Order: sequence, then C-alpha cells, then structure tokens
Amino acid sequence: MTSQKHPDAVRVDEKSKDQQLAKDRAEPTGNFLTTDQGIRVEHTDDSLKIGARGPTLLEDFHFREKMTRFDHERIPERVVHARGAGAHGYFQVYESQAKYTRAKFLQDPSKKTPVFVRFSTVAGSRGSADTARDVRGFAVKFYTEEGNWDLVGNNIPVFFIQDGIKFPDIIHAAKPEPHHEIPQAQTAHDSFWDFVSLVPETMHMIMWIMSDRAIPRSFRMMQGFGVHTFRFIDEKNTARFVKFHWKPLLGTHSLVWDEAQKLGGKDPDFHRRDLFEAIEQGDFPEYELGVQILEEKDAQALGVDLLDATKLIPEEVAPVQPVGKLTLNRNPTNFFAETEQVAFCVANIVPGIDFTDDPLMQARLFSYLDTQLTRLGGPNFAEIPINRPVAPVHNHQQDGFGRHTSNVGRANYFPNSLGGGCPFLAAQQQGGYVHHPEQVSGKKVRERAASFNDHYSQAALFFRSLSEPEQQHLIDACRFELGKVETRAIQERVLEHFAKIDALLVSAVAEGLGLPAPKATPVTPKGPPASKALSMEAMKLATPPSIKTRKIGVLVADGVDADELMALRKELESQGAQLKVIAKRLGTVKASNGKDVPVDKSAMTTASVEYDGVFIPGGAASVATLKKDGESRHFVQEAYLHCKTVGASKDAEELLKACEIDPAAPGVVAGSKAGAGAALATAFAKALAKHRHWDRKDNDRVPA
Ligand code: HDE
Repeated sequence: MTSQKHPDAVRVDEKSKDQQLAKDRAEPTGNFLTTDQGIRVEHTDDSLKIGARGPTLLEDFHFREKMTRFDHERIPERVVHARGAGAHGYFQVYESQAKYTRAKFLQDPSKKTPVFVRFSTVAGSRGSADTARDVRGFAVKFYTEEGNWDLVGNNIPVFFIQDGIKFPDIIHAAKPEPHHEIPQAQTAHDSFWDFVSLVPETMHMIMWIMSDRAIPRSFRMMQGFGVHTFRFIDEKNTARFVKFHWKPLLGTHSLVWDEAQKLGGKDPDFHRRDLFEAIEQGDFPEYELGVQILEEKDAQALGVDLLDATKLIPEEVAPVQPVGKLTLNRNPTNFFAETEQVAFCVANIVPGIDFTDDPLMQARLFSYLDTQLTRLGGPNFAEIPINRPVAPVHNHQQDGFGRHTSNVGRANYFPNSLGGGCPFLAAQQQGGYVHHPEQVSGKKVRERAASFNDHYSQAALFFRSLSEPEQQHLIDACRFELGKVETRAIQERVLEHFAKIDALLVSAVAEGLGLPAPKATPVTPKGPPASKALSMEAMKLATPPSIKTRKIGVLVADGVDADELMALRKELESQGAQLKVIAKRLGTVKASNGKDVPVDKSAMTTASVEYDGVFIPGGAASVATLKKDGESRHFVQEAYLHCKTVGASKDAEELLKACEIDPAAPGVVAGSKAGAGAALATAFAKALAKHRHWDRKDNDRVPA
C-alpha cells in the first residue's frame, strides 16, 4: 500500500496549518466571561469577603483561579535566542527538485507548504532590544505532508565553534557576566573576548558579527543560512551534500551602529514592529531558498572540510541554485501560543533530507529537544498547536505532563497482535524515513580533525571581500567592543589573531585601543581571493535598486507647501515606500494653501533613527519654524550622520544651511539643483534607492 492511498495520507496546502490552529482559538467577542470550568462569572472586581471591609474568603474559587493562573503565566525563556518575533506563511518550490531529493514538498510547483518562522537575537533576554549587535536566528518550520522539517538557521553562514561541546562555554562567555549580570545583550565585555582570544576557531564568525550583518535593517532584509552541510537523498538513494541559503527579495541591508544603539532606547521593538506592520500592511516578506549542491566525490577537492561549521563554500566555487520562495503573509494570532511556544529542532527532518557528521550539528541534534523538555514543561510539547504537524501522528508514546491525546485501545507496544499490529511500519516506498547508510569506521577519540585547523583564511577572505566602508564599520565595531574590555592582556591576545587576518585590520584596531600593533602575518585565503556574495555593498549592485517598504520622515510645520508634499507622496507611494508626516504636535498643520495636513507622528514620539530618509518640503513659514527648532535640526543632522538620503525643496535649503549640511553633499537632494514637484520627488526616490551614502566625508563632524 502506498502512503498516497492510505486514509491517513493528507493533502497539505497553504491553509492546512491555519485550519488546524483555528480549532484552538478562543474568541471572546459576544461571549460571557467564565472560569476555566466554564462557570459564568457575575463579578470580577471585588473578592468574596465577609462584609465590604472584611477578610477575603478562601472559598472564592474565582479569585483563587484568577490569581493562580496569573502566578504561573511565565515559562522559562529560551536559554539562547530568547528574544524573537514570528510569522506564518508558505513555501513554494519553483520546479521539482527530484534530481536531488525525494522530499515530497520539494516536488510540485503548484503546492504551497505552510510554514512558521521565528527570527531572534541570541544573547539577550526575552525583553532585550531588537537592534543589539548579534547574530540573528532564522528558524523555519515546514509543515509538510510527510511531517515537520525544521531548518533552524542563522543570518550568518558560519558559527563560532566547531564542536558542540563548546557551546555552553561560548554562550556563558557571551551572556551577561555571572557575578553582576552585566551587560545585557552585548558582547562588548571581558568574558566574551577572553574566550575569543583563547579560541581562534571563532575568528571567522568574529569578522561576521563585527560587520554590519549583525545589525540588520529589518528581519525582512537579511539572509538566512542552514550553516551546516546537510544531505539531499534522491529516489535512488543517491546522497549529495547540500547547504541551504535564504535570500531576501528586498535585498540585504543593515543599520549603522550609532543608529542601532539609539534604537535600543527609542524603539526596542524595532525589528518586531517592522515585521508585524509590514505583514499587516500587505507588504509580505519574501525570501528565495537556494542550495549549494556538492557531489560527495568532489568534497575532498574543496580544500575546506564540509563538516566544519566555521567555514563556508564560496559561491564562486559552488553557485547557489534557486529552489523556491518563502512568503510570510500572516501574523500570529497570539504571541505566547505561537511565537513563544514554538519548538524548533534540528532533528525534525523528512525523507529526502539527512544529516552529516558535523560535530556541531550532532550536538544540536541532542540539545533542542532536551532544552524544550524544561522550557515547555515535559515531553508533550509536540501536541501544542503550533508544534503539531499537519501530517497525522500515531505511535505508542504516552502519558507525561500536559498530555492531550487520548490513545485508543490496549495495545501500546510494538509488535502487537491485540491492536491488529497497528500502527504499522512504513517502508521507504510508503514514506518511511530511512537513514542514509553512511559508511563509518575509526577509533573512539576526543580529537579535532586536522582538516579543521585553519582558522584564519576564511576570516581573511571575508574581510578582504568587503567594500572600504564595510571594512571601516567592522574596524569601528572591533574598536568599540574591545574598547569596552578592561583587561589589556585580552585586547593584546585578540590583536595577535587579527594580525594573522589582515594588516589594515590589526593596525586600525590597535590604534583605536592605543596599543602597538603586532607584526601582521596575514594568511593567503585558499580559493578565490575575494567573494562578492560576502559583501552587502557588492550584492546591492547586483540587485535592482528599490525603495519598497522604506520609511521617510517628512518634517513640517504650519505654512508647509502642500503641493510639494503631495508630489512627494505620490512618487514615493507609487514605488511602495511610506511617508510619515512629523510635526511638533499631533492633529493637523495648516498648509500655505489653507488646507489641513494630517500629522502622523509628533516629533516627541519619534526620531530620525526610525526612518530611512528625511525630507523637508518648502513653505517659508514652515521652514522658518523648523529652523528655530533644535529637535528638527537634530533630526536632519542625525539622518545625515547616518548617511541617509536628505531631501529639501528650494526654500527648505535654509534649514540645511542651519544644520551645516552642504546641499551638494552625496545623498543630499536639494531643490535648487533637482528642481521642484515631481522632478524633485523622483530625484529623492532615486537617491533613497541607494539606501546609504557612505561616500559622505564630513558626516563625522555632526554632533548628533
Ligand atoms: Fe541553536 N539552540 N544551538 N544554533 N538555535 C537553540 O533551542 C544549540 C546553533 C538556533 O526561534 C536552543 O529551543 C547548540 C547554530 C536558532 O526557537 C538550544 C548549538 C545555529 C534558535 C540550542 C547551537 C543555531 C536556536 C535554545 C551548538 C544556526 C532559536 C532554545 C552545537 C545554524 C529557535 C531552543 C527558535 C535555539 C542549542 C548552535 C540556530 C539550547 C548546542 C550553529 C535559530 O537547544
């Protein structure tokens, strides 16, 4: 019997998971308030007492239940990746991947497989700020017809360590120090860099987290990577190595460090809000899944050990082949039920995909379920609605805290005759998971393979692949992080490692620390001398520029030129960007033509760091008011400092002057040169599509 013909076979489509989740939704509208036992409540503001001023009675079951339930609302936060945001969506393959894998959800381009995605930071607590410098988690649960596949990745393609046994060490070192629990969500402290200085395998990942990749502009604008090498297995049981990549269709973009730090205070929910709002507005985040495929016989010749998670395979060596598209189109109904209770696990895998002996991955195969036993209060968390597969579940697992399923019958063992032998086994042709019969032999040892030994080549490849501004940002980040380290010996040890990566890197960081630079002895990267796919700036040149979903702050006061504002709105919105009118107070401002212009944000509640660009329309009275206002000048100067596009119509150039901004500077679009109305709006949109203007040379003198 094939699994297709069996009554248990499910048809999975985009809606399958939502329909399953709908059964557990509780709708308060139009319903009575009840206790957990379904008893209607007639009063919930006063406890039951003897007399209005008397003692409260123990028999007040409603009070006791209400308070008990409140007292137990919290579950332990994730030991890492505690801070996150989730979204539902679907995945659709472009064309059948049968040549590589027998995974059913990768065969039919008309099929939409439901997914739940959770993005996260690693080091901070659940309430920490979104924009901390950190690697981002990019975890995807595919509810396929053959069961759940979890691709639990990050936005950086490599990891700090090579063997999972060191994970508790690196995480202890990165988290707040144990004696005073400081600092929150930051690696800029002694214990992290102490560990790094003693463990050179961290160097490649250190380059990535000191780069702008660690401060993404949005979850919608970052890449994702499976990190480890997996296997694809085809129908004939041929195995090939595979590395998974997610590429955001909006391009990969970042914040600048000063902006990220300020956002931590101004809007700690910056990324979470951005994701939620984009989905609510119908701007659905999209990512292309790509694979690097390597034949097993070619692996030896790569010069890089595929089992070493501190290394990547340059795209020049193995191109990323597009496989399909992920679309996130629905926000969770309830944060706790879905985003908090979702449990990803590297070991959740479907036929056609398999593991490798990567020692980091092997540790993860143990750790995820183990940690979830504590976090989700016992072994039954796969029954929590968000975790439940859409594929049917039948087995002899039973009992334990929070069990929902009521297993039918008396045969709770295998083999059995009392239950007719059910549930029965599935052969490979019936969808049974058969592990790849990898040939292994060797002595039992606690050793690291010699092929894992090179810790500097790919760190150097990464640094040298960056554009000059990206290198400068990385150097500044190292100067910041190491500048906060108090132990000089730690700084010195890190410099010794940097000396093996790049001469500019080590001299510039040493200078910032006021230390002599050790003699640079940089390694020569194996393989290509540089890789375009590693530089966000180089990637930008390859993708058509777009301002879709970008946010522009427009500063106005009474007397603003409404026509100019209209022209700008028309142009920006036609290209999918959003315009937010900012004034001293909410309500409306009076335009020069006497019309009321609605205000979206009061200056007090927002800041330039929340926008991708700033524009100042004309209107003599409006500009005169803004010019006198320190907050408005600060807004413009800060946007300029962060290399954002600044636009001003001809009469508003006076405000630029008051901000000491040269109207001819890169990324400044001024009316005297660009014209008025539609011409000005078009020039502004074009500059905005560059995202940042790194060639601005004088922005450092801005005091913002
Ligand atoms: Fe994780 N990781 N990890 N990790 N990881 C967890 O599982 C672990 C690693 C990643 O949104 C934990 O349920 C070990 C690499 C993501 O819920 C825990 C090692 C990558 C998430 C755990 C690693 C990741 C986690 C904590 C080294 C990228 C968040 C809570 C061997 C490929 C998933 C939990 C979510 C979460 C262990 C390294 C990604 C403790 C032991 C490499 C995206 O089990």
